[in-house]
Amino acid sequence: MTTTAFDILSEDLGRRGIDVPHVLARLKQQHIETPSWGYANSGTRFKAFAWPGAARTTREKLDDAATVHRFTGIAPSVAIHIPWDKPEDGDYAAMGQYARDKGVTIGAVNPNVFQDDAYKLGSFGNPVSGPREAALDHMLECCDIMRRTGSDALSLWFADGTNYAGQDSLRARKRRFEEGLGVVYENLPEGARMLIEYKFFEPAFYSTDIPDWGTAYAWALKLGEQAQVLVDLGHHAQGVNIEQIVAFLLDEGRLGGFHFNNRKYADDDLIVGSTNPYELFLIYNELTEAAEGDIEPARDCARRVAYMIDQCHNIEGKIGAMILSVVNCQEAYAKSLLVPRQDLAQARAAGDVLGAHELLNGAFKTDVRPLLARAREELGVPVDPYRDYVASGHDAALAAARGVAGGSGGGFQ
Ligand code: PSV
Ligand code: MN
Repeated sequence: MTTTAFDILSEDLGRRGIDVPHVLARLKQQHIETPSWGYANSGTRFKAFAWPGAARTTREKLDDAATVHRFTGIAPSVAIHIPWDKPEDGDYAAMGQYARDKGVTIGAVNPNVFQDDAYKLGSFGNPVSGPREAALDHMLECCDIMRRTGSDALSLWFADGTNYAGQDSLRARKRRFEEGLGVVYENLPEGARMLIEYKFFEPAFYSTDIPDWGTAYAWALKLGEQAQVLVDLGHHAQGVNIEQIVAFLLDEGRLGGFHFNNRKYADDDLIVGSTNPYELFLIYNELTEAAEGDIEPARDCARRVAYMIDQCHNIEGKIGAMILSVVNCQEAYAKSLLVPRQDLAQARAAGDVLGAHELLNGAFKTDVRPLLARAREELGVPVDPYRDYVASGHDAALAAARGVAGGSGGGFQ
């Protein structure tokens, strides 16, 4: 019998005290949600380059998400953005059914309270009551859409803020926000969660109403157990230790989900794991330590986290980029499962600074490709999803069938 790369890795991991069948089982349970808007053309404020074959309609976005799931086996749900994904006939139940027929489900519903002219001065933070009410109506409509599509997460991000000191009362904006969020929270579908996303700047430049995780966390605490914080990896200043935020929120039972992407300078929305795979590993390390441990509420919280991608692919094909994003998350997760937790705990307790550091890095430096290949074989998907996707000619077929769509961003207004 020939010795395979998987055999060699298994033996090495066994020596390190890693339970390989358990790791494989966990890898097969992993779920990553992809965003409908990541399949459409998108761009910067300078230019949106059209990609031939990019999705033009919500159904095409769902088709593309299903393709990503078919090639990876671990991307079974799609987040939607309303109104970008509003069905022409208004039939959300049919949209949910269409997704299921294609092999995926509808995940988080993202209300959009930033693209209409009425929101120039904000949505829930607006000093004028009309736009605040419009935002609230839209949020309640999204709660209804959740009921119709079977979604269990309302994912909230607000562009609200001010551009000039003195433009509005910062405390009054805070109170208006608390009022709006409170009403939405009371109207969440049974058992559903509200995920509150923060971002430190953009599009507002002087103040942002939910600038950081502390603000989102404080409001989640006020609202109730079903309100949690959503961490978008692109929404922090340079150098912020995101894994520490993750650890804190897990320990408090208030980490609701992620918007995975990667950044170099600002909210770049690059393929997750493309710029800083070490950071992604360290984030997964916190999640895995909590999920595989026995400390509550962190364990329960870690097991309920919604792992979502939020990316825009400006100069590259959408489906290939999404496949790479999913497999990058898979790789980071696999490495986090290889951290020898007991040895690490001993090294930490002994004050062995570099010993602990090396144990963690040993997992990061492990070539997990044979492990991923085995997990993928068992999932019944290609061993190299990206390579097989490129070889499939699917992009060219879509380009021929769909042509070049105009428009940009998540929707085609
Ligand atoms: C805002 O930058 C954000 O991260 C929010 O999650 C939005 O819903 C998404 O991007 C798409 O605009
Ligand atoms: Mn986001």
